[in-house]
Amino acid sequence: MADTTACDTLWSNTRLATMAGEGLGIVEDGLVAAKDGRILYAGPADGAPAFDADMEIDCDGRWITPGLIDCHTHLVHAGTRANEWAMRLEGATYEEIARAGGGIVSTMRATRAASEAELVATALPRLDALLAEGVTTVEVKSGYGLTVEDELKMLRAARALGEERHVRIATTLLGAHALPPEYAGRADDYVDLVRDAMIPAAVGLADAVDAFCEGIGFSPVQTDRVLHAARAAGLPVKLHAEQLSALHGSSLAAHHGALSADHLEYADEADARAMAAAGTVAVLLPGAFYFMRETKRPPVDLFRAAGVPIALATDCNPGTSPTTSLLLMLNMGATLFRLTVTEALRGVTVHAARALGLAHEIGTLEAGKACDLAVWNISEPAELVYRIGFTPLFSRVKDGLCC
Ligand code: DI6
Ligand code: FE
Repeated sequence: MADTTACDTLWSNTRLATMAGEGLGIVEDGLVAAKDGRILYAGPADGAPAFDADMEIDCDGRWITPGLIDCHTHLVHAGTRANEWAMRLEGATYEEIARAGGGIVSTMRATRAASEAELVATALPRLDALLAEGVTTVEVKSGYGLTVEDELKMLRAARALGEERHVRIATTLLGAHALPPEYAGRADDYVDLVRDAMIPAAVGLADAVDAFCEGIGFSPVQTDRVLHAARAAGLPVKLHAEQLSALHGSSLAAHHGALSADHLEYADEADARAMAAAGTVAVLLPGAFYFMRETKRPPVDLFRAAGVPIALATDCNPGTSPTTSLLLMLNMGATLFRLTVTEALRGVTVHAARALGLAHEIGTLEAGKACDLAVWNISEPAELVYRIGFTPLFSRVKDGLCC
């Protein structure tokens, strides 16, 4: 067997959407070979090396995409806000609910009261729902602890999820998510805590730092201090920006070389240009747009014109986006935000990888990257975007292992 190439697993008789290059990277008669958890080859069967595989999986013509990436979630949290939602449907206002102890503060109380193990246990069903749709990488934010210890507890719980399941977890410190009640009227003091205590303590536990730059969150000046501190600590930054109003947080994020700016309904042309120049990904969150009955759509045309990469994510959180379906976000990205099939699918693969600073590692089917795959029972890639509430996953592969 002189002229064969050894590999661990070979997926043959398959069609590929590699996401390499510009479009979907379609290969009609393809092969994927994995060795030591990495992609050794992904491309046409015709002209491929002759592989000597320990295991060969005949895919019977099924499609393979990169494992999907949910690049913005608040997956770890305790409690539920279903009752709050029910009250809102019966006419209660956000302020009334907040006064009755609801809103982010109710999730904060429940999260502070929960142990790390309880946070893991309550997050696992949500994680499993994502994995059942072919997700292999999930970003998880803190932001419901709002003390140094409780934020670290959330980050440890997020990391622990990666031990419990075959999934890559990217953690983000979101200490500047909301002002905890004990700091009422002292937002600058709380930002000092984030800057001087939380960020240094999160080094090694957080892969990035995020903040909520908004009228009901933190001002651009306060956000700037958080992002400065993160970069000084050597951590990449992301930002919740332009969700409810135009504060130009996305331009601020770009100024800090942010990996992503997220939500962006109120972003304008200058924001789009700044993001393009900095290589900052626009992470769009159609679940929150839908659930909050927002009517102002993010300026997709401006992002396209400026050349801003667009990603899609669930924003899974108990207040504004209680979804664990990234496939539904593909459909909503197309129906609500008018993304094309190619944009939607690149938004949960190659561009989502970039939003996490992991473009060298995941997001496309290319030799050298981690062998994270989703194998689908579909007749064409558009089916992943077209369907509503249907999961055509055949199998999921993380680091070369079927799981
Ligand atoms: N934007 C949101 O939509 C969520 N956080 C954020 O910064 C809301 C989180 C919640 O209501 O629990
Ligand atoms: Fe969010």
